[in-house]
Amino acid sequence: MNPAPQSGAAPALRPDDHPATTAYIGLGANLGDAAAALGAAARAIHALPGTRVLRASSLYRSAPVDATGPDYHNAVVAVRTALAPQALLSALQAIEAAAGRERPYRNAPRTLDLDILFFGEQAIDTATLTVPHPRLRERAFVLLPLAEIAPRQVHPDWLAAVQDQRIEKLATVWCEGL
Ligand code: A4P
Ligand code: MG
Repeated sequence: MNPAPQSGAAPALRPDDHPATTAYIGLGANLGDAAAALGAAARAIHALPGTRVLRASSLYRSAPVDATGPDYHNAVVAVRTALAPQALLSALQAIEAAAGRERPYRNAPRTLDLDILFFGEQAIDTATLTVPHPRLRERAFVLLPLAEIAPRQVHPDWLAAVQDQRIEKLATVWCEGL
């Protein structure tokens, strides 16, 4: 039996809500203990209704792109989810809020950012959700971790185009417990 939906939480899932889909989520943070925030976020995603993390990339440190502030920590996870795209977005925004995410201005430093990169094969363009993520091809901090866990999602030309962006793969274990 499903628990009753709670205000602000992801809606409870009914088995026939949505067919399960493989989606890719980009994680980023450059305030506070970013590695810990990304690990906590991955575990929170794994605990969402009808959702499991299938694979997680390494942790990367990257220079801010189109932004200022400290270096970012970034990673990408593959999930299998029965949530619909908008429900997944709402759930990710709740996880961001729980991590203390504030939005003082565009591309401001953040405690946690969760972006839907791909949602199956779907192309979505609504006021609140654009998938595939419109800037993913321009960003090494998305493409390198994505290529690690889903090489077929990343064209070699895209990687070549971002090779000047500073990014480093870290040995840090960041999402133990999944
Ligand atoms: N939204 C639309 N499509 C999506 C999607 N596919 N996934 C809407 C998630 N959200 C999506 O997002 C603003 C609005 O985008 C949301 O309300 C949602 O309805 P936000 O998280 O409030 O703000 P944001 O993340 O600053 O915006 P955006 O446009 O996602 O920023 P970017 O382009 O992702 O850039 N440099 C490094 N090295 N590493 C980073 O992680 N991140 C950014 C953010 C800039 N530079 C960076 C990094
Ligand atoms: Mg975002």
